[in-house]
Amino acid sequence: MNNFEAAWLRYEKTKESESVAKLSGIVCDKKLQGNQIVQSAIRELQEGFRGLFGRELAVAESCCENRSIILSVDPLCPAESLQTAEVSPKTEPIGNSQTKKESRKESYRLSMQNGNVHITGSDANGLLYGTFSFLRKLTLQEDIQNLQEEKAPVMPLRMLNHWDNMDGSIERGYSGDSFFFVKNEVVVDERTRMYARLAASVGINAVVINNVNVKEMATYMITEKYFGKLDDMAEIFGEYGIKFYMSLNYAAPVELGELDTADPLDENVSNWWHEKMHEVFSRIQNLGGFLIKADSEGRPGPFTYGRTHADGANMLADAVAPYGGKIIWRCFVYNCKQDWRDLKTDRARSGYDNFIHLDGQFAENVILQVKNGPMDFQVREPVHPLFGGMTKTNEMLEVQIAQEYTGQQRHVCYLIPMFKEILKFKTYVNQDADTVCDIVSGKTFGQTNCGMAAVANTGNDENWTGHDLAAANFYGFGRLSFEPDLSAEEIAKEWIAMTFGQDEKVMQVLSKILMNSWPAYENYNAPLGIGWMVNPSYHYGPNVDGYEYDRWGTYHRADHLGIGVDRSHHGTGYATLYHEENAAIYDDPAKCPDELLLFFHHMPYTHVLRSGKTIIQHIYDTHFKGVEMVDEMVEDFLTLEDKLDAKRFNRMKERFFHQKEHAREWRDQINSYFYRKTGIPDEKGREIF
Ligand code: GCV
Repeated sequence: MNNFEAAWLRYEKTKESESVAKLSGIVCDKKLQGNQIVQSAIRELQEGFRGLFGRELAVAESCCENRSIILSVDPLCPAESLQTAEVSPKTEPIGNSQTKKESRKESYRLSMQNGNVHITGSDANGLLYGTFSFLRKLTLQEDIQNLQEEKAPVMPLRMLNHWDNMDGSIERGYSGDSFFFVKNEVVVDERTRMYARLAASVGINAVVINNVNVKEMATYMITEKYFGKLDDMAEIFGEYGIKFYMSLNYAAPVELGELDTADPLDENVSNWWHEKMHEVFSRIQNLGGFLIKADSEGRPGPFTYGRTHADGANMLADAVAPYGGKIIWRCFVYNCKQDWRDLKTDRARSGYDNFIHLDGQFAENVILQVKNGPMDFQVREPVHPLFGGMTKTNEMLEVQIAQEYTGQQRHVCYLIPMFKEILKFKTYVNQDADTVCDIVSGKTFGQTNCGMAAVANTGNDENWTGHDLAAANFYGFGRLSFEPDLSAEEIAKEWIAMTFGQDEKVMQVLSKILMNSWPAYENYNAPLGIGWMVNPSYHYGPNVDGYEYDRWGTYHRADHLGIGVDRSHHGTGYATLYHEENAAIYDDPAKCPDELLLFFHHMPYTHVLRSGKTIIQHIYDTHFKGVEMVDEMVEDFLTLEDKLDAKRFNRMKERFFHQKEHAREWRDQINSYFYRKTGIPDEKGREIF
């Protein structure tokens, strides 16, 4: 018996339509059958038919009388319309401009011809994604009689970043321990394959298996001790079209005791990495490259040697280039030893200030990975100004589906609506094709080394994600990065149907809960974009001053008259880092959107928001409202008792009851704090302590 569930790949028994019932087997030519990814597609079809319809599909090399599912690869398969738009004429393409050719990668076409289902991929990955799409349609009981679908993934890289440590713990892990590592050993088992299936089924094509904080034994992942097992794991990923990545310790040459410097401009260092990469890439076949956190939160980096991040990244990029490797370099670089009395230093500026002057200096196989906002995955932040700030550098968007600051997978918080807002944000870097989505999909500047990464939310819990509803974020992240035009609600509904079946009531209740969950969480959390009112270090639960007198650059600056950080041109100037159109809005409290007002400005509690409410009344109202929303969610959820299996119902019920209590704790602590600070009572006379 496996100790894991099948999440959205349950393939539970369902009705077979007439056209599906006629499909008796799979046809796939011999050469293609030799491809491991195609073998995965075949196995998946067989597994799907076994579960959904209780029957076996045989595999043949050529067509016979019977109707079949015909698998093929045709590099020209996607229609012209599916290719990435031409490079915008107003902007210079980054690197070589092979956009048109490259953009066909990983695409698929589904069609029904003479009763046969054709699944055609532009390559093996495309074929696998087409297979999963077809199986999704069968699971959702869609009519396939006129099957016709063509899709090309919008983001070239669709990546998960695991923060798993070699000792088996997971940094910011809320669903058990690692299934990649136990007690400093690499684990490869049936769960590895199930994970790869889940990831590939939503279009993930790259996975970083270990924490960006590479310490102790993790530094040894690039040594003989681990190559065998890592290669085994990478091979399984490869069978599902997923490139294998690892996080790297920038100071590995020193920490492995082989050199006394990691200076990127030292020839010995460069030679060491060249030799090391030769060794690693020859031992781990399906290796895509490395993710690096340097000069950040105590991790080593080029600053130690007076060098820039371009020096550091390019030195590594050169070493991996012969193997087609990529270096993904994080921009989460800031001073984490700030004095809270220092009003000038602004953590929000730091990513921008550390990187903007390096624009154009990075090698073609370097991608800068930028968090969605300038701080750190708060419930509400503005979009990071490096998007649209840089015009000559490959960029990738980093989001976090591990809900570090959004309820830690004990509260439900469906994050896809937030990610949609981020992707749609207009940067004004040029006249058209200037949204974050355009930039990280390669549309704006014509590059292919770009995409989206999410800090993963899985662990060895039976259901993978702790809260059953947190799996919607895993599913949703993959689907969104493949197809950003899907609405958050469409994705939610698809996930619900795949996971819980097609019952109308279940669909209506769970989709309403998911769609209300981020707004509810934002309501009872820190107000108006200010963030951070959490217990230090583990980041769970309210603590308004938890980070106020600390070293992390995370302040709300509340006194008895007002609250917020002045990031306007009078203050830290952060608001001016955006292109003029956005800067003009953020810099002016009268134009700044309410939900970000305290992020950008220090305002009196009596200031009237665009909503017509004062800030203090807004704080009270939203906190009462947030709890009401949770109460409604819980009430609605309880009506599903006879619709869901007891195991999953009880698991969720326990978390919902906790959320109900905990949302009250948030409400009461925040409201009481501000009532005590300001002495201004709630207009509606509700209970505040
Ligand atoms: C992996 C935040 C988290 C850290 C995390 C860091 C990062 O600070 O709290 O746990 O470290 O972000 O993204 O590197």
